[in-house]
Amino acid sequence: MSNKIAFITGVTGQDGAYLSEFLLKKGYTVHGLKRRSSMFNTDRIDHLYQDPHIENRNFILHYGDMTDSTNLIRLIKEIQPDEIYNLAAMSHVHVSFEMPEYTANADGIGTLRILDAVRLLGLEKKVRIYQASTSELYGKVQEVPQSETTPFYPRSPYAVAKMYAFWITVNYREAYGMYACNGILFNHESPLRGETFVSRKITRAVSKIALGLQDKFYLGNLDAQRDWGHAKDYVEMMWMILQAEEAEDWVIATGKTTKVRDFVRMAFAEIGVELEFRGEGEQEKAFVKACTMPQYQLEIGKEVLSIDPKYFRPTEVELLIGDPSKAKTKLGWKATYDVAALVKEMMESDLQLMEKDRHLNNGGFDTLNYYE
Ligand code: NDP
Ligand code: GDR
Repeated sequence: MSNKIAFITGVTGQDGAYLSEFLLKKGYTVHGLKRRSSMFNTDRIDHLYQDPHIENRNFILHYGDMTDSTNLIRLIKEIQPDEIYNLAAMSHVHVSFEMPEYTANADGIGTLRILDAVRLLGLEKKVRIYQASTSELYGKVQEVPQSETTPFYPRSPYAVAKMYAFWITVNYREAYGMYACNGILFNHESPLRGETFVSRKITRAVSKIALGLQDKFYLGNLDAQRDWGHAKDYVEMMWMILQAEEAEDWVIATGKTTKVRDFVRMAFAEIGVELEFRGEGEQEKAFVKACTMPQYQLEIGKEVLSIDPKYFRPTEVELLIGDPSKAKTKLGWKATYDVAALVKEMMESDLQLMEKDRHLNNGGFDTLNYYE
């Protein structure tokens, strides 16, 4: 068991939750940065919560924000971490077009704030830093599959901010000899994925349609292709990256790509529904062609999906497919989930959640079996 101390920014997010669990199991003491909000924002980590009155806690949360330098300096001074995982970010690509300046501040300058806090405190030789970099850096397709040597061409304010974060991490490594690494992670999802990312939006909507809570839903670009993995696999790699002998940058991906349209098909298949897609571009729609599971009786011919142009991005990343050969060879990286297993787990989880919703919608009086 390790007795190391980790500091995770973005601890309340999808990856923060899985990484906290992973590090706690390894014996780490985990400190997390959470934002002040008017409502609880700790749903994903509530099961790890420890009463502040007990002694020798190993999971401790601190208020703070990536836009607040003095807060970050004070916390790093207090915590004296061995490892920092910088996961905090305004992480929604489409939203970054609405909030470009904030995104640059939190995602770009925020990373500088962490690196410079470590330098100011004279901790360059003690702390190892993981920067949550992204396949969005590749943007407009230059080559496939994308590897550590593929040129970047970012296509959103989010990607541009993350590009600054990437290079400032490299620069601090080279200038000050810091152990600072970029994990260039391709899309990774899970039942804890934020509800507005396409994977979770799909599994939630399909579950609601299955249970009669919703008739249809709307998406944007169905032709976009993503290399989707499971967040559980990817947080383990964040840790492995910081255990490597040398600080380097790493691509983490499955090496397989799937169209958004096919993700939709796979999610409906989990409720026994085969779809037929008709029309093209903004006119494309999906209809129920066959329905084989008696518990989810959807009418044949029912329209379940349409396109809403508001979900198209001003500039899109059409194709992501990663080449994780370096991580495979040097770190022994192996994904345990493929996209089919991922969709299955997300659908099972959302069907359960939506059953609870249905139960509550019915005033708690219907005869459901979700307690069984
Ligand atoms: P989430 O959106 O689920 O989580 C983001 C976290 O950052 C949340 O804890 C959020 O807090 C926090 N946060 C946002 N803004 C600030 C701020 N100004 N100050 C402090 N905390 C802030 O993202 P993921 O867990 O999916 O991703 C983790 C990181 O990895 C992100 O940096 C993302 O950009 C990057 N990444 C993600 C990939 C993916 O496919 N998931 C792929 C590649 C990179 P709150 O809960 O209060 O909103
Ligand atoms: P992405 O994830 O932009 O790849 O960024 P997202 O799930 O938002 O989009 C994936 C693709 O699906 C298309 N799409 C839609 N997307 C959303 N959100 N909503 C829709 O209705 C919809 N319809 C089609 C998108 O156009 C896109 O092509 C994620 C984030 O986690 C980033 O933080 C991370 O850096 C990258 O993955 C790697």
